[in-house]
Amino acid sequence: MATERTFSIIKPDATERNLTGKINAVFEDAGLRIVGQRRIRMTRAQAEQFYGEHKERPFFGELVEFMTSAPVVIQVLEGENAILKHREVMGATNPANAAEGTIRKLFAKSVGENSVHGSDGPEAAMREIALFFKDEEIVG
Ligand code: FUP
Repeated sequence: MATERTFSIIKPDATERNLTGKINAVFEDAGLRIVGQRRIRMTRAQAEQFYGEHKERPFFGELVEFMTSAPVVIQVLEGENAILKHREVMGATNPANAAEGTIRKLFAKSVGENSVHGSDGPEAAMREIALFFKDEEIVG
């Protein structure tokens, strides 16, 4: 198994409820190291670009509104099999389907306001990290 990096977002519904530390504890307990982290207010242009693959979906407008509604914490997580491990601790997109103990089961409010984002594969991870981080901001 190889050491991987993945891109993570702690979303507005979670930052608003002061859940950043609790969510980071889940990541660290799972063996994911936070090697880059920044709190930002995402711009509309950033959100539209980030979720570009969903632009024809009916929820796209709401998704962009939500992601720009309050600060988010963007992160690079590193570890063995980090992409899959991160997806596992996040849980299913819809909290109603998320397994017990996952972040979305514990904290998500709805399928839209679902507390966290994680890259769904190696290509997405590379693309998403490059959108938000310079190489020198990632210290492994
Ligand atoms: P995930 O990879 O788990 O973040 O899920 P998707 O890429 O399928 O969806 C990205 C985001 O779109 C979700 F986090 C929330 C939003 N979404 C909705 O608002 N409604 C839906 O039915 C599906 C996704």
